Amino acid sequence: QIQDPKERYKSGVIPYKKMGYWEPDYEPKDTDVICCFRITPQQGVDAEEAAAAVAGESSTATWTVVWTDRLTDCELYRAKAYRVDPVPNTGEGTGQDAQYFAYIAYDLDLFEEGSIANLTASIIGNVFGFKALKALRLEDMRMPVAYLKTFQGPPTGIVVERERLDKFGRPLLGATTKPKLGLSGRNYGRVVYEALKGGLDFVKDDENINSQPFMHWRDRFLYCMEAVNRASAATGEVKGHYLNVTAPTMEDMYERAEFAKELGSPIIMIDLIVGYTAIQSMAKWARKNNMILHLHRAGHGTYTRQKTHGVSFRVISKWMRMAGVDHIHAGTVVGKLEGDPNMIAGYYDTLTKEYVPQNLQQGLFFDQDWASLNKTMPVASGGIHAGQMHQLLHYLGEDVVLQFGGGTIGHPMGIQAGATANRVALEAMVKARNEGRNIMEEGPDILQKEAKWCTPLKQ
Ligand code: CAP
Ligand code: MG
Repeated sequence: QIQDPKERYKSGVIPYKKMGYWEPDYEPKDTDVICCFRITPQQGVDAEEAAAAVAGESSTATWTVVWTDRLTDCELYRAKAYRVDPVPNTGEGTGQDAQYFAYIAYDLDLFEEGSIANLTASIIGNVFGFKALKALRLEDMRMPVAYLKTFQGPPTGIVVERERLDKFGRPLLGATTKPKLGLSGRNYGRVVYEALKGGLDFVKDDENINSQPFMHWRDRFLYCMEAVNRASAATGEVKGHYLNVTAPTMEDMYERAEFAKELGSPIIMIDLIVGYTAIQSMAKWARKNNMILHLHRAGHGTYTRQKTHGVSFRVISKWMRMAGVDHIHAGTVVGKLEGDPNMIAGYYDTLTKEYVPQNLQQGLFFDQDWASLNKTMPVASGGIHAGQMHQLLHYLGEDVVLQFGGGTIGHPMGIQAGATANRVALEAMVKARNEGRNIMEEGPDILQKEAKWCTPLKQ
């Protein structure tokens, strides 16, 4: 139970003080950008002072007072740390360093319109190396509507993507081509064809496939699009392959994207490691060219995984919806990678809802109005397979791409059979759910029953 800090001052639990960047009386404006940081001060460092230091360094201040402060409207441009709450079950007697949630408000004029690069240069620019802090984690951000309106968001969005694909009322199915590296273009294309023909909607390049000696990018694009076209013709369905256009320079990325368009691909892919400006550039390109933009979150674990230091993935999700990606890998609840169902629900809501209310259990610290920005489709992958279909549908809902790499290409009867097993399992589970059945309880039975007539699923 966290008391309102203003009450704590009044009751004398903590002494009232106001210093440069610590303003406990401040009422954030509707137009402020607000951050919630988890701070772990060094022994002996006061929590409010640490919060004030973060507010200072991420807005106007440096380590000392400077004469030129007097030449500007410091009161306005200074970020305001206005609330610090102790994190329950940390600090004295728990064997853990004391942690605090520090809330900091930033005036809108501190940021350039529509620029993730500019936003992040302030918010995560210098502060993460502060000596006064043992650790620092950006847990969440409230983006004001006025600021969101300066971003264009996802070029396509979930609604239009479904219309283009002509697929409704169920998760989409995908697979990452495996092995990740080493196949020649022709063999690679064969995997794509088999998986699409067997029932998947999409196949995908892996995060680290660009243009290596065993397969140059043009070859990959040509063989993959041949596979897409053949599979579409054979099944009568719209199919796609996320062509990874990640490359050493922007010029190369544009060249690859143009070629994908020329070949009629509905979708291209980039990796998070290309950087925020490159992502925004590709979003702009995708918008102009009616292309779906898939983002693989390669590299995120280096800063999202630790619970006390780094940037929460829910913040990355917000930045990416603003930057404008149509798909983003957002984790799973089962499989080979870490995933807490509550946190994952928070990420998925952040990506797919118009309005997301505060929900502390899901790590959502603020109400978030998305100002009609398009929605981003979450992608689940990492060691998942058809046998988990009930759990996947239950936890992740229908607006998601379920991606089974090993879970398609590792099927004992072959790639097409792997794809068929996934499609049959999915359709059976969606039907059961629509009939109001409890799929978490009955899921395994539903799969068993379906497997009686579907040998690939039985396998
Ligand atoms: C999955 C995958 C994906 C990760 C990404 C891999 O393969 O291709 O890159 O799942 O993780 O390389 O591991 P499998 P996330 O389907 O064969 O496991 O979605 O969490 O970003
Ligand atoms: Mg991968």
